[in-house]
Amino acid sequence: SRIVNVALGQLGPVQRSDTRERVVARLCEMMREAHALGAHLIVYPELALTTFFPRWYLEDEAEIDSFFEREMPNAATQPLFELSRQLGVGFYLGYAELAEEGGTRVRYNSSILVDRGGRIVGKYRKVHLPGHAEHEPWRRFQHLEKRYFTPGQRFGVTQAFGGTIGMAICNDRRWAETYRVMALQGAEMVLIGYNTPVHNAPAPQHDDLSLFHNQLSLQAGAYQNGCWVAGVAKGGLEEGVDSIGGSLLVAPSGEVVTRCLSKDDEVAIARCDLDFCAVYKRSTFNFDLHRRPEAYGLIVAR
Ligand code: ING
Repeated sequence: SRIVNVALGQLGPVQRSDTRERVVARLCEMMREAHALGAHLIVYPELALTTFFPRWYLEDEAEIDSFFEREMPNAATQPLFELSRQLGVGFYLGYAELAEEGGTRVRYNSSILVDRGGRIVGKYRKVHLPGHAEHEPWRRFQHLEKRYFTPGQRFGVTQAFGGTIGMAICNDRRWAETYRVMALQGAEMVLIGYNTPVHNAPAPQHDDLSLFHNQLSLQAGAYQNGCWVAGVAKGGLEEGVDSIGGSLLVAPSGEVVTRCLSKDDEVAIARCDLDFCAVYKRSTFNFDLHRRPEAYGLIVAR
């Protein structure tokens, strides 16, 4: 058996005035608690270092850039990397990345996987950017991810924690393709952070189902690909916008094995045996035996 003790590191709200240093202190506090519980890895949310700024229509480039990290680690996040190395606890962290590509600046909604030695071993850039690109004043609040970020181009996997680990971010978890592309690369555990407002402006009738749709998406992804899935929220009332909590960890069976109960900073932990994936990948979801790619062409059609 290849056991990974995985902790959910759910964040409560991060207000605009909360500094990165203050947030990192909260993340460190949860890492210490997770370590005390025997964790090897702690999973943090999407855009964990700042408030969810895509809720605002911002025009000043410098103001937009103020929410982004130019390098990782950096002064604000170094304490988290230090603690990771010191305690032997790896982590998954979402943040806004300002990259330089051939002399031009590109903004991504990114995440990194850090091993138990505090070393970055994987990096991902969010593929499915939800929301809209132009100011839509009819909304109670904006969701301008298509304005502020460039989409990532691929779902990769990383050999870490004794197995094959996949990375995804927020809206990615609602799309079946996300999990399948990584499962086809052997993913045994997929790590996902999210910021999900309760109110979905284009379809307010779904608001009461926001926690259900979160859990449904994570359970489906896990079961249909024979892999573990961790989904971790930044929730609660942020700058007047209420977001769901509902962080949970799903086994390859589709069963929820642990969850957070609050909408605040909260640690939950589970013992994940990566070998448990095999019984699903070898039978029901034996891709080589049962998949019919010749029938799936439309999936990659535009
Ligand atoms: N947030 C939301 C998410 O996919 C959303 C956006 C909410 C889409 C509700 C559809 C319905 O969880 C992010 N950051 O992707």
